[in-house]
Amino acid sequence: MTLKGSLVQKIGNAIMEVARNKGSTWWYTPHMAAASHAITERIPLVDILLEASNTTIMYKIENLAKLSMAFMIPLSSACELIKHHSPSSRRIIILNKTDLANHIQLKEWLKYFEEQKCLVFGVNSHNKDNIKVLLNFLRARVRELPKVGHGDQTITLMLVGIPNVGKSALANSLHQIGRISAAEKGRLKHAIVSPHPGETKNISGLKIASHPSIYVLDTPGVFPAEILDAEVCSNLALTGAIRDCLVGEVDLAEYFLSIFNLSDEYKKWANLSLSGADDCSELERRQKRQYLTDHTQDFIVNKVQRTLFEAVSSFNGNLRDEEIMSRLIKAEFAVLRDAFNLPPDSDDYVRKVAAKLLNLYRTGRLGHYTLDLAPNNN
Ligand SMILES: Nc1nc2c(ncn2[C@@H]2O[C@H](COP(=O)(O)OP(=O)(O)O)[C@@H](O)[C@H]2O)c(=O)[nH]1
Ligand SMILES: [Mg+2]
Repeated sequence: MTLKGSLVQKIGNAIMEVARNKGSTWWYTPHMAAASHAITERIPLVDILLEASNTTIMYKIENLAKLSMAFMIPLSSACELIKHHSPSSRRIIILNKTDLANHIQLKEWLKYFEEQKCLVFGVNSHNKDNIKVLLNFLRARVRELPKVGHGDQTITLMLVGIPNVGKSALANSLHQIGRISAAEKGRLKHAIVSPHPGETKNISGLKIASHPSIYVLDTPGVFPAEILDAEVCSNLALTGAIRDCLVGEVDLAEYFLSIFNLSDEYKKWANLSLSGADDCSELERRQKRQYLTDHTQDFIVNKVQRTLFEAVSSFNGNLRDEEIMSRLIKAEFAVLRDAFNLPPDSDDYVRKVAAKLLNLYRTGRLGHYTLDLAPNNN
C-alpha cells in the first residue's frame, strides 16, 4: 500500500470511530441535528437553494451524491415542493474556493455538472469581480421565478452545505457588493467567517438586492449523520471541514505531503530555489526580524516553497513505496522547522510545523489541488 493509502485508512478510521459515537461532541452534534432540522423546515419557504461546496474537495462521485442525498434525505419531502416548480432554476450548485482548486479539474467539474443539467457556478468569495458576476447570475435566475412580477416581493435564497466551504464568506460578499448596487442605506451585516468549522450557529438573512428584495440565508454547516468512506472523511478533514483535533494535525500534514510529493505543484517553485532570496534591503531585513515566526508572511512562504522544492527535487526513490515516502516526509518536517524559524530545541516542533503547513495549504500558498477527479476523467 502507498503511504497515502495508509494515512487515508488511519484518518478515516479515526473519524468513523467518532462518527459511530452518536453522542460525540465533534461529529453530528445536537447542535448540528437542530440546524439540519431548522434548515429542513425552511426549505419549502425559500425560492432558491444554493448548495455550496468547496471546489478543492469534490468527493468521489458516488459520495458526492451520497453526501448531497444524505443531506437531502431529511429534506426530501420539503424538496418535493421545490421540485413542483422548475427544479433546475431552484437549485444552484455553488463551487466555492475556485482560487484554491486545480484549474483543469475545475473546468472538468463545471462541465460535468452542466452535462447533468444542473445549474452550477464557480466562485472565489474573496474576489469582488467574481461576486458581481454571481450576483447578476442570481438576479437573472430570480427573474425567471414564476412569482416575480412587478410587485414588491421578497425572494429568499438559502445557502446550504457542509461546514467550512465558505457559506458565510460568500453571504457577506454578496451582501457587501449587492447592497452597494442596490443603494441600500441599511446597516452592513456580518456573518461570522472562520477558518474553523462550526462557527455559524444560526440561520441569518442578508440582503443582496432590491426590487425585488433578495435575501441570502446563511446557515450552519451540516454533515449527514451517516458514516462516509475513509477517503471522503480524510479529505473532509484535510480541507478543514472537520476539526483538526479529531484526527491530529500531524497525520493531516503527512497526508497533505503524501499528496504534494506526488503532484507537480512544487515544480512551479524551481526559480525560487535559484534566486538570491537573502538579497534584501534594510527595511525588509527589519520586517523579517519582526515577523520571524509569522508563517503567513511572504518571505516565510517563499522559504517554505523553496525548501519543499529542494527536498522533493533532490530526493531519489520510488515515492509509491510507503517507507520511501515516509522517509521523504520525515526529512521535509526537519527542513521545514528551519523554514518556519522554529527553535531547534522546540520539543513540540512536529506539531507546530504540521499546523503551519496545513494553514498554508488551506489558504492556497502551497499550490492548487482538487482532491477528487471529475467523473469524466475516471
Ligand atoms: N481561498 C478562499 N478561502 C475562502 C473562500 N471562501 C471562504 N474562504 C475561507 O474559508 C474559511 C471558512 O469560511 P466560512 O465562510 O466561515 O465557511 P462556512 O463554515 O461554510 O460558513 C474561512 O477561513 C474563509 O476565509 C474562497 O472563495 N477562497
Ligand atoms: Mg458559516
